[in-house]
Amino acid sequence: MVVASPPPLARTGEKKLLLPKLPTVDLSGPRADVAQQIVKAAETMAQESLGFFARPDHEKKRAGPADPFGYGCRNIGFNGDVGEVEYVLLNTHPGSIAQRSLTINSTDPTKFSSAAGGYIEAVKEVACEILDMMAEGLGATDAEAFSKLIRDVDSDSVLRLNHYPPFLLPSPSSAVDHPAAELKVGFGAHTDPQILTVLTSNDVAGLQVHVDGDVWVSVAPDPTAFFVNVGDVLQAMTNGRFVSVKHRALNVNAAKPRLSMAYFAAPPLNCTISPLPEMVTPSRPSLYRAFTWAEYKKASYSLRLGDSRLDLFKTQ
Ligand code: AKG
Repeated sequence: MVVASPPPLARTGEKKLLLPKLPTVDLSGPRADVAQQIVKAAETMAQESLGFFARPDHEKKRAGPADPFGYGCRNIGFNGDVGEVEYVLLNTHPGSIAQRSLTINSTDPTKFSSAAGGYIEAVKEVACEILDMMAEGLGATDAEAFSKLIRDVDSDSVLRLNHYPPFLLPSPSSAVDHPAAELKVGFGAHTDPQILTVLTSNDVAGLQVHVDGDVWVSVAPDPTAFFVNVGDVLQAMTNGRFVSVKHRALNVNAAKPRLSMAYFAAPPLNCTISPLPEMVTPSRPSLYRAFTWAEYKKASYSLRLGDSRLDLFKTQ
């Protein structure tokens, strides 16, 4: 129930390329009941999100502008990035969710806040479980080296609900087969600054990851799966062992909107980020200088979506 795999062949113009298969991890097994609860929480959150995005513009705007939290449309961030997307960015603290719900669903704010609260708790557990497996796999002395930052009461994790309108095709042919140049960018190429992203979507395609050879691999949409990607902070903490993956979302469907929900697991603002001691050896010295999450966030806000922020913190 974690990572959806793309089809092995993708088109770039007329050329067909053999692409790497994205790794898939099945987390359900004997805990199928927990998996069911997570899926239920995701479905409830998705329904609430679709309900909000279906509202007239003037009502949605009451939940904005996204500065950074709230409703945003087309403008992403503060430095001129735009895309064919509307979104809601939420601080995950219960008090903040309750406050924001008053403008997102003014007729029944509790319905929205309980859907968001339930989903955030469920997806946080998924993130922590994956992070603990990563720490174990890396041989970290502290098995909770990553997850304890997410579980911290002051964790700065956020949830973004993205809604991509259907792409208007110039001719009524299959959207999926359209050359990339004709597709609209929903969310431009970027890496996520936080520790880990856990994303789910409806059954509409659009997400792509960038792999070696300057190729974009499409991720097959699967509402019962999570797409998990490493963020910049995890790259820094693992001294580059895990790489923050560049990805983007395109509007590829002519009939149905894409809905995605991305939980960005982040440390507290005052947390100092530096490579785990086990990740640094004489032959692999520290690639990044220590920084606080607040410092990193500030740098992110000053850059464009596609800029490489980690480069600012390299030791050489
Ligand atoms: C983001 O919200 O940062 C994304 O990359 C969203 C991608 C998607 O909608 O699949």
